[in-house]
Amino acid sequence: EGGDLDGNLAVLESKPKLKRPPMYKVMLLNDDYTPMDFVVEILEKFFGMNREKATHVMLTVHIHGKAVCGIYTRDIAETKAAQVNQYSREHQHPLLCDIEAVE
Ligand code: TYC
Repeated sequence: EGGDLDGNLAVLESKPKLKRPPMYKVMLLNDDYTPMDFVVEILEKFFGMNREKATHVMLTVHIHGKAVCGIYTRDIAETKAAQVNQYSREHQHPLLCDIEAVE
């Protein structure tokens, strides 16, 4: 107990050494079956996009296979992806979201 002398001194000096949290991209993945309108609805509902932005992101996924929906801290990113996947399952669509660390 208390072996880390430098660590303890750092605490005593209490330098405000603040680090930004690691950030995670929420990625939307393409598939052959989910209707385009449903994807647009998802992007509006869970990512606060307007119709024009949601349509653009949906088409980017459709053409390139995936796209970033948003960038969040880990807990928020995991929650968004889980909400999208649950909502898609509930509506019998295979749409998938996942997260990846920002480099
Ligand atoms: N490729 C789908 C279609 O042609 C549309 C689609 C877009 C599906 C984006 C998933 O994340 C997605 N109906």
